[in-house]
Amino acid sequence: MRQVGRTGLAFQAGGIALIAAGLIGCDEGGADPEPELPAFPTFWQSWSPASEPAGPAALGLDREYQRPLPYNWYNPERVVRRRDVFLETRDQSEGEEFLRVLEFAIATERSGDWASPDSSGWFGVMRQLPPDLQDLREATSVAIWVDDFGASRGRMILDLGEISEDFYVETTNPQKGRGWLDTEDIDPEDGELTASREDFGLDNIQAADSDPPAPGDDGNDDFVLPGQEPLDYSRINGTEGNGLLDTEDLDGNDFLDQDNIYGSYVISLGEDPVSPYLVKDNGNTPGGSPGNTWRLFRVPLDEGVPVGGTPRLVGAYVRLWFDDLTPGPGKKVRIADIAFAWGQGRDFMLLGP
Ligand SMILES: [Ca+2]
Ligand SMILES: [Ca+2]
Ligand SMILES: [Ca+2]
Ligand SMILES: [Ca+2]
Repeated sequence: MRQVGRTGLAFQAGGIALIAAGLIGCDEGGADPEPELPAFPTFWQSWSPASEPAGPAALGLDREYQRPLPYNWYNPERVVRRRDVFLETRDQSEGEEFLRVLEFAIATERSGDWASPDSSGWFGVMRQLPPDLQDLREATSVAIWVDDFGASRGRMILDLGEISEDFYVETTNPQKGRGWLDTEDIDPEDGELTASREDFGLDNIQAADSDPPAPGDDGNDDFVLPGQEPLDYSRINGTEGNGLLDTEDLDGNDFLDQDNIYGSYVISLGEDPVSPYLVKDNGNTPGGSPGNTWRLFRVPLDEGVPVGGTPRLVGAYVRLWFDDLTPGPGKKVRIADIAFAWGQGRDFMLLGP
């Protein structure tokens, strides 16, 4: 299967090093690391925006034709130490190491923003699972380390299976957007980025962001790395000028896959009642502290809520999204790790620290 687009690039700019470097390990005590297993980083550029979730409707989670909040995802630099998440880390210098986490923030609305009046309170990211996770039929559970900054509100949803690739749906061009395969790979169509002719964003129009936008340009797709403090991540997910071949064709089959046949793992982040999937709460664990709001949830894979049928867990896509978190702009939630387990204590890191 051809892999296109979002492979990990290394950026070094503005004093910020954003380096793709996965690590292997185990997510909680007991199991030894599995060093032969491949890495899968929490690198922000390895994720695409989420398509609109089709359900589970029975849980009030049908978000079709509902646009996400204006959000960003990125790796904040040097803010989370390994021992903040993995309390059992004994080696002091190892515990002091910074972890790379995937953080989500709601943008402050700006001129020409992609906020739309039909926004509902969701946002998320998705991708095709990497080659080493193409077959999840024998996996038993998925565990996620999450920090919601103590808000304890809303839901975190992990979808696994066939998931629509159609995430770029808002545009004024009638030949693009919802129902169309949008890609930068057009000149030539060869699976490679020809930066001078293609790195213009999914609108395929080269123009600096402006309000009103230049003809045909979305007016909000410029890529800008955060510069000096305070770091501004609000344009880090821009597709124009980011040096990547952006495309909706996440599996590289030259086709916009729009099927939704997946299992949904819905995890309440609220505390009344506490989720049955909560395994660890670092604010309420020996070695933790009340200000430590990292929590570990683990969900058996056979407890997925089916959407559109019974999913085949082969060649699956994964979508991680959030619904009904605290309103307003700012940092909302961050993820340190997502790991699948095969049998007893053999965890495979999907998202390495
Ligand atoms: Ca599209
Ligand atoms: Ca553009
Ligand atoms: Ca691009
Ligand atoms: Ca495709």
